[in-house]
Amino acid sequence: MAGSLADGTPLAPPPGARAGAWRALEEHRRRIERVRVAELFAGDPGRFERLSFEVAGLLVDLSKHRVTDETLELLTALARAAGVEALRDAMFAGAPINLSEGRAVMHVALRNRSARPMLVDGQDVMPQVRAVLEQMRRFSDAVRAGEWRGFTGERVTDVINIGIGGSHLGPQMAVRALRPYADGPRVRFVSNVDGAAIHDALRDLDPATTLFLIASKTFTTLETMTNARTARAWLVAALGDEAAVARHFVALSTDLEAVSAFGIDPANAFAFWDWVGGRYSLWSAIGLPVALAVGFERFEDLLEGAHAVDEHFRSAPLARNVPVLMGLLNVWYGNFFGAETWAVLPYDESLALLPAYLQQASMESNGKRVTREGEPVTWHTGPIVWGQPGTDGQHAFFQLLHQGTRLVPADFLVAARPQHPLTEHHDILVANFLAQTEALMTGRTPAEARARLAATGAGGATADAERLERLAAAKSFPGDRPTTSIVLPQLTPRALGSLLALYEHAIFTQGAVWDVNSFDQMGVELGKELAAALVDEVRRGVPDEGAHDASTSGLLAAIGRMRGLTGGS
Ligand code: G6Q
Repeated sequence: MAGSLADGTPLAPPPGARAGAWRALEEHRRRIERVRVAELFAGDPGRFERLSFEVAGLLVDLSKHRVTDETLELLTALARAAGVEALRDAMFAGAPINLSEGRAVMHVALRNRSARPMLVDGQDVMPQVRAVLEQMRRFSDAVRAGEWRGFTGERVTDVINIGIGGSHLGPQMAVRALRPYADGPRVRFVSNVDGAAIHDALRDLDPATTLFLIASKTFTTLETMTNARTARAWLVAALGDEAAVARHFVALSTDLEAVSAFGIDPANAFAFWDWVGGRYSLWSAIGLPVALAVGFERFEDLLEGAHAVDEHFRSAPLARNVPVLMGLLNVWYGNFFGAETWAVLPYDESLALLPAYLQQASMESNGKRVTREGEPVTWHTGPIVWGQPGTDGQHAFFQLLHQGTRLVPADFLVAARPQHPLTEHHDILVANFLAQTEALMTGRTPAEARARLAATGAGGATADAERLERLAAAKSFPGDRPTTSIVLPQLTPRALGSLLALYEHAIFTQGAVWDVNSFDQMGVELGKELAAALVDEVRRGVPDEGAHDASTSGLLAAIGRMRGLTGGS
């Protein structure tokens, strides 16, 4: 295994039980790296049936990957050696698998629609989960029906969710995805501490008809608290009475004391718990904006869809466990083919925010460099996640996917049926979805390119053979660029829930194979600490003597001058 990590550590297989399976995969990779996927299809009429799976009504096609049956056997052997099943069972049993923070990881309890108890510290958490769901139902129903009134007696027309990271990306993505179902108040999201965000969001709103959801697990996050204070000042200034806050602010949080210290009536607080990780919290009270936008029943459908996939994940054998296989394929390319990124390409405008959501879900979970026991890894962990909707990407970065030098495994997603009446558009969209994965896999040899140039006469202008060769080289495609195709019958709340749970468990599987703790995010701490210390210096426009490196001090001083805080310009 050649190559090294960013810090120069030479790559080496994980020690212990994983090592044998890892080496077997390295050996296998050498044997199959020249095998063409198109040939695998040609020699195996059952390949599509065998390597495409139906889960919770979604079709997940893995047959265009650079895998044989043996590859999948070796990958599932790695999963077994890594203890994926044991870790999964520990998660469902409420064990504190988030070792660094000593916490259970129980977002699956939030969408547990069975009668099964879910235990954390020996206590069934389902009664409290159901109680908060019931509170969300009553509140969202009341707001949507116009029974919940603002301070001046008017009904709520606009909702602003103020939160960031895990308290923002999930609900924002889901509200966007389910826009065709939106029949409640308008819901907007403010996350960035950049004043432009809240300034723009408030500009055309009427305080008398605006409801703020302050979404923060800890209720201490700088951005969220800053935006929440600005929103409160805006409201109180307009309505002329502090008492208005009680009718216009609700909180979604685990810290009800901090909520009440902020001045929000605990009766207007929706609780969740420390066993819900921020990026896994869409299914908790953090999902309230979704319930307000599309109705509580549809929010429940989202939970149902996720639960169906949870049931599959906890019970299907590894070899047919779709999220496990999806996760293992990322391991396959990241650790055995040197792929550095993973592209998420929804052929669906409504899923425009899915890449950003999965960016957090994956990169915050698996962007780690020490094992669960705190040892530095000697293998690559989480990939760089990126993407945007098709067909736009085709006219931008797909060039590199087809003909670049890097291997970029990509997920393509599409809904069979659209949520709008423009079927002509949808036919074209689906055709492009199919064409791209086909082209990425099949490619076009220089000989085929030459023949096509001859047949179409396109090479006509290129009279001499040398130029024809050059053109054929430019117009050839290597192929064997791996893709997963995911087809949803339609982008319903239920299908969305299933899709997101599939990804959550695929990310879980990868973290288990890489032996990292997928449930903390210590990597965001250092920057936060330094920012807190810097605010005062920025205010003054002068760096503290000896506090920073010369670049940071120089930049700070220059910004101070540009802002007119200090002399010079
Ligand atoms: C997610 C992270 C992080 C978190 C935000 C917001 O898993 O923990 O993105 O969600 O930092 O935190 P609060 O909800 O506590 O404001």
